[in-house]
Amino acid sequence: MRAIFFNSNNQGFHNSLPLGLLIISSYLEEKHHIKCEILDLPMDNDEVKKAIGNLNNNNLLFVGFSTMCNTFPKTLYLASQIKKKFNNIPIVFGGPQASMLPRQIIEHYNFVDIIVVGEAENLLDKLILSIKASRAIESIGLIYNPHFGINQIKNNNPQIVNTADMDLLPEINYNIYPNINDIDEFEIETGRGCPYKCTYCSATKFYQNNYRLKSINKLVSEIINITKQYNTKVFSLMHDNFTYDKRYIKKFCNSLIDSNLNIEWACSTRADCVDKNILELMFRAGCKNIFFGIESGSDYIQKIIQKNLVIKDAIEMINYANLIGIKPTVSFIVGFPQERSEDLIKTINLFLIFRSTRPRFKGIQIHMLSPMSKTELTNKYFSEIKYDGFLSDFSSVRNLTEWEEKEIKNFPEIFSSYYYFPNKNISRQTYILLYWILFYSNRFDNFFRLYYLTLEEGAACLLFDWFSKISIHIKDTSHIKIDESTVPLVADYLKNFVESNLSDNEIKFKLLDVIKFDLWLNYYCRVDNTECFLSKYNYTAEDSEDYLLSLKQDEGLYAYYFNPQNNELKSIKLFLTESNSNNKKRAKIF
Ligand code: B12
Ligand code: SF4
Repeated sequence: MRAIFFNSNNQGFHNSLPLGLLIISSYLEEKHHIKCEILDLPMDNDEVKKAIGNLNNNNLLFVGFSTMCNTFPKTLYLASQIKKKFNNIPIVFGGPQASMLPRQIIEHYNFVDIIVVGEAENLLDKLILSIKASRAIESIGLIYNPHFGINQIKNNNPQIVNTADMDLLPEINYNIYPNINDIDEFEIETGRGCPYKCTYCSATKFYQNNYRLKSINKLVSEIINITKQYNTKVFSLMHDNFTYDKRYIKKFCNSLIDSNLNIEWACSTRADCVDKNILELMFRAGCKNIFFGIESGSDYIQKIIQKNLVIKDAIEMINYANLIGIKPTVSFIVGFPQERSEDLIKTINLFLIFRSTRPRFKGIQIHMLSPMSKTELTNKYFSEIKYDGFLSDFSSVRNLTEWEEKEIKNFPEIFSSYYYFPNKNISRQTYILLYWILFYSNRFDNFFRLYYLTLEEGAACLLFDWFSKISIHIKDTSHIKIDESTVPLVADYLKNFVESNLSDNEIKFKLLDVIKFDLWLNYYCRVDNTECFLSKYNYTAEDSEDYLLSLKQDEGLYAYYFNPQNNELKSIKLFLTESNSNNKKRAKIF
């Protein structure tokens, strides 16, 4: 017997392990002797045709799909095409998106035979039994299409099923994942659920606030095994809120230190679930990166969305982590329906503070809020949500087909993440412009730093005012997209902003030059090696002159950079001289 699973990710996420599918496949292989295959989700119609052409239905028990909001239209399309070709093969959905709206999905999409709601481990035996018998077994969590050999959907009130003990979960056989050798940072599940109740969060619904961790022995022994088997020392410890239980974290860190494994690891947590001592201990135990969801820089919004971070305390912890050598990744969200101009300005301000901080953070993310299915926020504002075709990164699938767009428009409940919450204080155009500019701000890092250090507190306000002003005239936002090709357009908007808003000529010309320089850095890195963009970009004062020397430059261009030791802005004039052996022009300090 065989089963095929399609991941909810596309090829862009090859470096990320589909832990859910791996855990299910490992269990099915071991306990049910079902050979499992995990495939990438095709991203366009040609890829769908190819995937179906390659599909072999010999001994195929079912085709399973892991579902996520952003790839859900593509998942449905693929499933429909598989059903067309292999009518008798059951289609099984699971994962975060299908779990939120199982009934609606089954009702609208006849080709979906079964949806496994919530955590699947406890349901796998029943799933296999019922597929084999082609009949439903009365249980919570498995939702059947009436066409799947039964007369009615059995359970009218599905509960999300929890697996009680993390240590009892099936062992993962990572070799099932075809790209296992491409993984640089090995993901390990450390536990599940989060006790907080942020109103926009989908995970809190999925796990129903049931916070769990693997025992320290189990976790450390898994790390040791993976270190040996895959010869890796770099881990990502997956949990939405890894440090919530501080006693656990202390014990875990001490046991890593005692083990002398010398691994590097990253995790996610809230800024109020760490303190300085814990951060220091985590650093000593090998923690190199922490993802902190901050969402808003406004204490008012923090309360409204029930995130309840105290911004000044969050800044202190995040900066402290950075100072001691744990690189933070911080994440912001704009577009809350209750957001006022002053709240958005506070978020932009904090974003700019972090963007200007040295040493640089690992990442500063900005997201446009997406109404995720069945979250408290979406339930409350569902009647107001709108679709305008602008895709935030939460619906980050490009090139929607006609069929996909039609479905999105027809079923807002199922595809709510493609919609947005209108805001009566801030126009949609202003949001789109600001989000887009800040999304690509990593490409204009020197500009944003110089701009923020020059204007300080006034920087965010000026940016917001200008973009609200010009957005009135932008009726068509189709040229504004989260798409690499729009980076030069971001530069044009920034130049326009500087020219119209800064009167001091000296600083104005510097800022315009920095935009040009940043754009040029993008060009250089994109042409030569897109992958290495960030690492190349992260030059330091010590290596920056050498680094800049090795780059190709426009004649007579000034490059600016900050010396982190004294925070002084340095400028050097560069011009093109000769070609090196790779036929690349070199810049020389003038
Ligand atoms: C790791 C992670 C990622 C990784 C890898 C995802 C992956 N391949 O699994 C990366 C970084 C790539 C990622 C990216 C994104 N993510 Co993400 N991610 C997570 C995170 C933190 C953990 C997922 C995980 O590994 N869980 C552990 C495993 C064991 O659980 P699981 O995958 O849910 O699988 C279990 C069940 O769901 C079920 N199951 C899953 N699939 C299937 C299939 C079948 C057939 C069956 C029977 C059962 C089943 O069985 C498993 C065992 O119980 C979750 C948050 C969370 N706690 O769930 C968010 C989460 C899944 N991500 C989310 C989002 C929105 C995104 C992005 C869109 C974010 C963005 N702006 O870019 C992108 C989209 C990527 C893409 N699809 O193209 C949302 C999804 C919400 C939704 N309703 O769909 C979540 C829930 C975060 C949140 N708080 O809202 N993500
Ligand atoms: S703290 Fe994070 S994981 Fe927990 S509910 Fe809030 S957003 Fe979700």
